[in-house]
Amino acid sequence: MALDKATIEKLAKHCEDAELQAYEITKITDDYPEMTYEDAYDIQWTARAAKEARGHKIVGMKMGLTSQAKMKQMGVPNPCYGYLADYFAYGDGAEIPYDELIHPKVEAEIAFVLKDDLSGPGCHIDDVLAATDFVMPAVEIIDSRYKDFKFDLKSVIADNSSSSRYVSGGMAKKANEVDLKTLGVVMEINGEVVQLGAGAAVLGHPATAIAMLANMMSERGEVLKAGSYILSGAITAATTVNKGDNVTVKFQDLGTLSFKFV
Ligand code: 0L1
Ligand code: MG
Repeated sequence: MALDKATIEKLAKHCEDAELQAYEITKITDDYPEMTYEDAYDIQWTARAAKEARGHKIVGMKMGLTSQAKMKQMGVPNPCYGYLADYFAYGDGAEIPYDELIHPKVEAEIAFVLKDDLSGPGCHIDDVLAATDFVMPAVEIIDSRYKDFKFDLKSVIADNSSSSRYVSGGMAKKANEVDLKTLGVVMEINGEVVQLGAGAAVLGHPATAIAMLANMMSERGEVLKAGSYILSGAITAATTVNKGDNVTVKFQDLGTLSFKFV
């Protein structure tokens, strides 16, 4: 670790203030180039604890940067994770206030809901499938607090991996009732097809991302609890949205979800 506790707390507040008040900041490593990955996750976990202390519930987790294409696009070497707070959650048909966000983008994802705890190290795709209660369609709305969505991996981890809102809908199914690898997704914005994808875009199989999450969390002695809702990573490329946009995503065998930015 390179940063002391006071600096971790200051930076957690710095990132969380930008999230809550929807303004851009410069990436943390510009001012703290010595920051380590452990520091970055400490900042994320400190902001998370601050939300819980104010009465928010942490309802789940997300995996980010789970495709080779996205890692390359963003110039980062590995996936990352973040947490989902209760006020991030929306349902099918939602109207999402755009002005609470900075420069949001949308990504089609598969959400996993666990019926059993899942822990690493050594967590494997089969452990994930056995511990999953059901899977369902989701759209993650990412909103990096960094200017122009420009960051490095440590800075993005400190910023809760750009987590901001998510929408769930469509049909919930048992993980063995759908082929998550070949599952096709079509995203439309204002009636125009903007993205296509298949589940294998997520590390070859979305459950692989959940196993990786359990293994990464075990490095901090943390476990994915039964009941957790987990976004497994983007099937489609992150797509910029504007105020007034209608977003509809069709998931093969899992139905459709729609929402609007107002
Ligand atoms: O894949 C994602 O959910 C995004 C993770 C953070 C990087 C970004 O903001 O693009
Ligand atoms: Mg995502």
